Amino acid sequence: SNYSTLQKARLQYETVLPAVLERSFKISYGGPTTSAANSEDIAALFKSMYGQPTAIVEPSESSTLSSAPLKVGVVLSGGQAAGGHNVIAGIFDYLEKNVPGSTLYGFLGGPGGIMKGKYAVITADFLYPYRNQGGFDIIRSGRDKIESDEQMKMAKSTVESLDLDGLVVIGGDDSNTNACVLAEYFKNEGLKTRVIGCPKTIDGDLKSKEVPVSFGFDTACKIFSELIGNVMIDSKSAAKYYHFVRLMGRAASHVTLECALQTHPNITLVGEEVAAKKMTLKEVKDYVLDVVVKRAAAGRNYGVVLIPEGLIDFVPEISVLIAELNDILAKTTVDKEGEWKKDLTAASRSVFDILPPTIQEQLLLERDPHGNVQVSKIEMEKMLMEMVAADLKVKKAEGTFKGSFNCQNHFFGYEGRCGLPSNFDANYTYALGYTAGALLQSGLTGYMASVNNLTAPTKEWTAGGTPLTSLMQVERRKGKNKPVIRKALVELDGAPFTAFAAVRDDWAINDRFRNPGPIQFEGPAANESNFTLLLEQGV
Ligand code: FBP
Repeated sequence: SNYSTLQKARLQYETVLPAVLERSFKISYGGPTTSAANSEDIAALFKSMYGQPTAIVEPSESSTLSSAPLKVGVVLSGGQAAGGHNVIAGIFDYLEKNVPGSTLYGFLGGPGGIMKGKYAVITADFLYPYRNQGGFDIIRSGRDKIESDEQMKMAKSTVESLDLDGLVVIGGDDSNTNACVLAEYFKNEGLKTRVIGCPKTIDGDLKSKEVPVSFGFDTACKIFSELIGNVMIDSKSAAKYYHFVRLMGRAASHVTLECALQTHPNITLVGEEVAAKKMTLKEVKDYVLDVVVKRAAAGRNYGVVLIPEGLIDFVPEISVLIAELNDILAKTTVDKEGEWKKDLTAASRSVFDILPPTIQEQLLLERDPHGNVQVSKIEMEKMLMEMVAADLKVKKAEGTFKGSFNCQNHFFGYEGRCGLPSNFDANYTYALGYTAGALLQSGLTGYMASVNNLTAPTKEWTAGGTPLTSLMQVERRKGKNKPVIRKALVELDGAPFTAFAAVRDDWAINDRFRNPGPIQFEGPAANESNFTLLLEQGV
């Protein structure tokens, strides 16, 4: 095969299963749940799902569950995240072991595959080459949303014709919202198909008390941190460049914050802080400028700046502009003549008009099927670089800046999504798949598989299910109010941000660069998870 030595070695890696999933179990339940917010609206929209209790997998002498074979479908939805293959392996192995004779169908190309009825039957041989490997290529992913009446009917017809007992949706906040909508719909239509979600996204913004982290975050942050660490040493060696690094992660700055904790850059912008302090674009630029000027005074005309891709959406005046654009784009197509601009408020119009033309164009790009601005396509790092450079030019002419300012820009995003999963992600995803199998066999629907106690050794991890409605609230999308899973943003009083804020001024001027190196699968660094998880769990 074309596999590298390391890929082959990873095929042999034996994932560790939490003890509670190894033996016979029973499900115990917590009290009824509510929603993240807008509970009346969520209760009205999800009459069958709302209020379900938290489910906990507990050891039991023997299982009372039926071992009649199950037919289960699985779909990978949205952006790639390391470990997706192991979720599928976890479901497959669970079914093989506990309900032999079951069939696992993999829908091809994301939720579109459910609507079109396109699938592959997952067998042991088919699955084997994907174990512990990165990517979603086993069945591919897609960003379609199952939304309209017609699309719901298409999904219904597929699950009916395959006689599915269950469907596992591996996705982020939007895809799990969609999973909940499907669970409710299937139940109301009298179908037996139960729906279970799994928390996937490198962004790390799908989390709650019971779902401590989404899979793929750990691996992506480790890959980006390796690259940032290398760039840092390069910058210090040549001592002539500032590297502006934009990092993926959508709205939330979790990825950026974790990479900062791993590498200690000179400047780290955190979107949530910019929003909380209502910092204007000018104030954000002034912060960067100030550090560059101070470093120059100390003889350092180089450095590394981390910028979350979602920053643009947090700068107050731009976030208002984006909200207005979202409503406009939901109704009109944007013409060259700029007719549509009359629908902007005067304030937003002046903000729009002073932005560089490239950013204007990028802000007008089509929204994704869930109504999100495609922040990965907006080159905010270049805009900041240019703004800082322009100010420094003026300062130079005035004689108040004597240093130099040469820049390189980078965007690290896609390179972090399909790497070989870290040991943490490999084990976590396998456990999530196993848990999804356990929840399905127990007859549950409308739950997200949740694996917890993640800072303890893997054997001691716990497993259960969190009702999807408990994670939801109402938000404005595509010009309409919609139920969605609440995004977990960086909390400014949370442990990761607090730890960072205590040291960032020192990192700014003095070089405290830390190079974590590549992901390790063996040796002293192999089983480290990430600072965000450890700090949030109080370790
Ligand atoms: P989801 O996991 O939420 O689907 O998104 C992950 C992500 O990588 C984001 O960080 C990024 O903004 C987006 O996908 C990019 O989308 P695309 O792959 O469609 O370019």
